[in-house]
Amino acid sequence: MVPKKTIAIGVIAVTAAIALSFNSFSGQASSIKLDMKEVNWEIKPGLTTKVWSYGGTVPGTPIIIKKGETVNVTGVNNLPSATTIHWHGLVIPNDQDGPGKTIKPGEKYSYSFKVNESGTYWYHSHYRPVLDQVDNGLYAPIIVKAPEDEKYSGDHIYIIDDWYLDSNGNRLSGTARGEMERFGNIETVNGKSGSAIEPLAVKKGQLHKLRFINASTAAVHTIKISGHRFRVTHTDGHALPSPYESDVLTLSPGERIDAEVAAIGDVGQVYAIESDRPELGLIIPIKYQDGQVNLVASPFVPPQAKGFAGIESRTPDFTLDLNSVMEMPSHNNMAPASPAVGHASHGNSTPPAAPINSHGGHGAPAQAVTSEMQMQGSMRWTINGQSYPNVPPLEVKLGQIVKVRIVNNDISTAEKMDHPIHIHGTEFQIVSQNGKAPARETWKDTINVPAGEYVDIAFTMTNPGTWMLHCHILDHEDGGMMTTVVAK
Ligand SMILES: [Cu+2]
Repeated sequence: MVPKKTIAIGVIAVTAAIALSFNSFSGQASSIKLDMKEVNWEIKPGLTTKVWSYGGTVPGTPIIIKKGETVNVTGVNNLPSATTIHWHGLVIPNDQDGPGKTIKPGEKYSYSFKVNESGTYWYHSHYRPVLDQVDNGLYAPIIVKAPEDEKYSGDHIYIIDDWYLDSNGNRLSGTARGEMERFGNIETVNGKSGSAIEPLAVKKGQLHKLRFINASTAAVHTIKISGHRFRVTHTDGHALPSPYESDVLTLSPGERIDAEVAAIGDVGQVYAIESDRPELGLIIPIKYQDGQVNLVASPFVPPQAKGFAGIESRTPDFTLDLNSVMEMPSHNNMAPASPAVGHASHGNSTPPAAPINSHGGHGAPAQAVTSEMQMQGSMRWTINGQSYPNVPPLEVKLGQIVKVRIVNNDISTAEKMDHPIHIHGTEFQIVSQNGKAPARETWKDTINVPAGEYVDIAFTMTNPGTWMLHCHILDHEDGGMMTTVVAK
């Protein structure tokens, strides 16, 4: 076993040299100061980029606590922009959730909340345009440890991101893939790419816990493992009554998966956990150390099923129709001869105009509309035909079992975009996908709704307030695919 070092993360910022592994540190949650600041961050030797950070690193300072503990965090804004902090996935009082508390440059804000559920969560900026802030690096893990987590041979966080950079590390605007969303040309895990990624060190017989978090603003990450199997135990922090095995994991933006990996390989063999786009640099080598240990049994105890009885046959309380519209600015007298078409013209196969970037230079807030953008029109993302803040809120009662059908009708553009929908302040049961019950009871806070498909979810709000509901592809969220759940 790797000896444990205790580092009080409230005092010491975790440096690049320390992997995000609980074998390397365990946190003291008492009082954490997050210095939000711009720093230069080395993604790999020879490639450094300017980032916005929580505490000087990307990902930012990990917050590691135990179930039932209270978190006290003071965010100090030394960024050139206002910001907010959202505690993604945590069920906490509304006034601590973050999006409503703008922290201006030079100001600070203190959060305090008790965390009653264990699991893998993360925190990130929710200040609009959110894309710029998260894309610049304002994200970090918040891990609420369950007692059984201590029994793994290792407990590791892998927070995945992608970056669109030139060879000098300058942030490029637009997208690497020709689509409208911000896709990168380099992928990172824990802020590092390629040879800078720390291998997963194991010994034969061990059992490791891996916590994957997708912090990308648009990219779905498909993660494969060679010579081993993932045993998926948690989705978005929630323990599965029926864990399952797979050698591939898929995470949409905002999603998390916890998986066990049993060290069944051999010294000298080459194994890896890698992206299905390995050329972008996301490869975690699995490195066997000499020797072996007695087989470590899984400490995971699946919870009792807790799905809402009879929910499948209930009529949804709300239906959310997701879509998008390409709009030509009405004041534009330079409209191209063949205007880009939106969803008003179903069946037209004209691809959308070239990628639209309204989130230009690094650190810049929303920029002035350029003549190029006027030529291209702009994309608006909609729920029931409206964009935030014009989408009517979902008004619910505290404790009410709410069933929501989310329909992705965004099928007429060439892209056929998926929309991973996230709700703040609650967890929800996946009731069905395209009318079919999931293979196993699943609770999440972010669910991908593929183009042309629909998903039914159910939840109860336990804390009063106005909670965000939005697509976690942040281009879409900033472009209007957001509403609120108002719980009274
Ligand atoms: Cu979306």
